[in-house]
Amino acid sequence: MEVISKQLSVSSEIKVVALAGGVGGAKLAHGLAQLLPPERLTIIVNTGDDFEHLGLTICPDVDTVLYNLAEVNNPAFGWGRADETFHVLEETKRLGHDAWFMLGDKDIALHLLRRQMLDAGMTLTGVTLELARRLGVTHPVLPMSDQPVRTMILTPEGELPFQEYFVHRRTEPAMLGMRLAGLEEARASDAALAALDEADAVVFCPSNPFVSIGPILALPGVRERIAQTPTLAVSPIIGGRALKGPAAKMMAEQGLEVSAAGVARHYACLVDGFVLDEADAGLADAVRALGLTPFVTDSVMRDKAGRRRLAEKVLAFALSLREERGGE
Ligand code: FO1
Repeated sequence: MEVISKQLSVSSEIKVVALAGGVGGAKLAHGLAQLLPPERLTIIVNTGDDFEHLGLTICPDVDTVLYNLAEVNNPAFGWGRADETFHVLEETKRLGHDAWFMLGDKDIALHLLRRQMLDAGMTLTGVTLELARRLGVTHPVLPMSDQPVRTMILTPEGELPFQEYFVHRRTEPAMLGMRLAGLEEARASDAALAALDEADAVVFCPSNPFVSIGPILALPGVRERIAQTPTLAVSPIIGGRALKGPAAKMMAEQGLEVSAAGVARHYACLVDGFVLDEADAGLADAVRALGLTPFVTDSVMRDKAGRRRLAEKVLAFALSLREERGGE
C-alpha cells in the first residue's frame, strides 16, 4: 500500500499523454484525470469518426471524452448525455428525416455551439477547449488534428463512411480494410505535437486499435515522438472479446488472432509495455516473446472507482517502464 502511494506521488510529477477514442478510451481518460492534475495529463482524441450530419459537425470521440470527464455522460451507452431527451430528433423524424443517428437535445445544444464557433473561424482545437471549459473540464482534451480526417471502411459493398458502417449498418458488413480520407492534407495539431514532445509517458487507452488509435498514429510526426517516449497500451480485448464495439470482429475479418496477444502484436513496434486483464494472464509470456513488458491486472472499469483503480495501475506501470528505459 505504501509502495503504491509512493509511486503515485512520483507519478503525479510526470507528464502523461493518453491517446483515446470510443467509450473504453474515455473511461480510462476519466480514471487518469481523477489522479493527475491538468498540467500533467493531455488527452489526444481520434477524429476519424467525425462526420457532418444535419448541418452539424459531430465529433463522437471528442464528445465522449468531454462528457465522461465532465461526468455528464449517459452511463448506459457510454456516449451522449445522461438524462437526455430526443424531442428535436423526434420532430425531424416527423418531418421525414431518417433519424438513424441518436442525437439528443442536450447533445444538439453543444453541437449548435460547435457549429457557431467553427463558422466563426475557430479551429476544432480551439472549439474543443472552449466547450471543455464550459462543461467544467479542466484537462486539455485535444482533437488529433484541426483538418478533417474521415475514416472510410472498405467492405464487400464498397467504401462506407465510418458512422454509416458503425451506427447505420451496425457494423454488419465485413471490414476488409480502411482508408483515412483527408490524411494527405492533415497534420497533427500543434498542441497535440507539443504535448507529445513534453510527455514522460504515453498511454494507448483500451480503444479500438484500428479505427480509434490508428488514425492518431497515422498523422505525420506522431509515431516518431512516441518512439522517443516510454509507451504502454491497455488491451481492449479481454478473453478474446471486446467489452464494447467491433474490435474483435474487425480483427477476425482481417485475419488477425482475436486475443490480447493479437493486439500486442499489432502494437509491438510502438509500445514498451502492454496491460492484460487477469483473464488473459496466460498470454503474458506471448506478450514478453514480442519484446514487450506485460502487466496483468483487473482491467475492467465497472464504475468511477474502477476507472481510477486501473489508472493507478497504469501510472505505476508507466513509471516502471520509464525506469527500465533509464528515465528519471
Ligand atoms: N452510437 C450508436 O451506436 N448509435 C447512435 O445512435 C449513436 C449516436 C451518437 C450521438 C452522439 C455521439 O457523440 C455518439 C453517438 N454514438 C452512437 C456513438 C458513436 O458514434 C460511436 O461510439 C463512436 O464513433 C465509436 O467510437
